[in-house]
Amino acid sequence: MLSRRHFLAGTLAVGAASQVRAQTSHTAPTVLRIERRDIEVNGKPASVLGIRHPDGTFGITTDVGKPFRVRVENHIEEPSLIHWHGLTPPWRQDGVPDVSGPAIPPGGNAEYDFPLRVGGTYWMHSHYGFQEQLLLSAPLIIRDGGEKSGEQDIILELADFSFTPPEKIFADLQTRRPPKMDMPGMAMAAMKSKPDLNDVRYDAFLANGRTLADPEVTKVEPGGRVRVRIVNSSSMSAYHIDLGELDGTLVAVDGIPVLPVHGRTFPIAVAQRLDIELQIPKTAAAYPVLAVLEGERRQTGIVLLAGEGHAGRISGMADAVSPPLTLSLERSLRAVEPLADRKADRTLVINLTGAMQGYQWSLNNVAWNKDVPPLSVVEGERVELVLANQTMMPHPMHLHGHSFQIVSIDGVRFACAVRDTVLVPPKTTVIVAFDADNPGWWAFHCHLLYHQHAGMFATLRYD
Ligand SMILES: [Cu+2]
Repeated sequence: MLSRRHFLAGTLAVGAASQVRAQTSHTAPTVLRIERRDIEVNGKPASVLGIRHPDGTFGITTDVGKPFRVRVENHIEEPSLIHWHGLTPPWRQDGVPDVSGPAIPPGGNAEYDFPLRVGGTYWMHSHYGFQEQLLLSAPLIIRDGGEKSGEQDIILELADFSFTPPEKIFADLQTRRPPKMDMPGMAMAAMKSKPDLNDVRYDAFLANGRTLADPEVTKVEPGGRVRVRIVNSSSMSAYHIDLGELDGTLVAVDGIPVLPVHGRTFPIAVAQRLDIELQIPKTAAAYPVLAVLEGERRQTGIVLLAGEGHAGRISGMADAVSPPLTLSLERSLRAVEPLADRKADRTLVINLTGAMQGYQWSLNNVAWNKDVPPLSVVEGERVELVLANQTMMPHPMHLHGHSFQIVSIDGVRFACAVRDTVLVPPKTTVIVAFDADNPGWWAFHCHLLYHQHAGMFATLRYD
């Protein structure tokens, strides 16, 4: 059971707001409203969800050292709860229904108040039902003063969109039959080494809510420097960021600094973030920043417009089919501040299990339900999670409440990036290490929305 100390440290005031106010009530909280909203995609209207300030703006940009003092109001007809992805709050404020606490009922609200100790590019999204697929998410940026002076900050939030309701998408995935195969086809399938990608056929890919038919155009200074904070809010889709003729420098992954890596293309899995610094040429021109869907030609993106002129038309299709994401960049990443060198006190093997047939997804062959016991660790331990993907699909695995370091890929030890979401490609084993320094009850799951719902979800608990 949880000790009273931990409960008090992590009080989330659903129906007990006065208790929190008594502790910290110097300034009014930032209000965020969960609302239904109408958007237009491919020229057709769609009703989606959103989390916005009362003035209609999205997202939070704040500063390290300030408290995260927020009131979330639920203005939709169903329960909801918002998870602060990548932050390490007291566990009661983590926003996972029935794990951290109850969902917010229609008309209700919840208050959050915890210190922001580190900066970076984070995001917020609903952890309730399929609401994330209905675009109930927004960027959450914590500036840490380390941004270079004069650097322009630009957010690029990626999302996949379907006119089909997510409940129907999920039901269709569960009942989808594998294609009928003759004998040579079956032999081919048995031999194939290509991963299964893109379970869901989306109607559009959005960058800051828009497609390339009418992209967001942001003015930048010719010769200036820009930091693009890329958030992959997609429910199921991974991309290759394509900077075109711009030279980029990757400086952080999942909000956490890495030694700089120069390049023009960078992979981003579901729920990951990339901070990329760009040097804008002195030549006045339109510079697209694109995201190409893995394994396909479909793309989305924004346009950086240096000087006068206009953006011109950008195709929604890349010139060539992009490859599946790999860990080749991941292997080369090095955290600016790695974990202290230390042997693991505890190693937990977590097999990523399941199959497309019947859409069965699980961890260690157990599909999540509320009776599944949590993984158990002890406060103060160095823990290693051995993530062994036994399936033919890539799974972006996310641990709540902690950052972890990638320390091994397919048996080779490294000290790679510190982050909160790691891609585990098919038939690949990745080991991540973290320090058990944030007691509570935490979610750990595949961040592909429909995999998570099928049961690729577990919890981790310690006092
Ligand atoms: Cu998965």
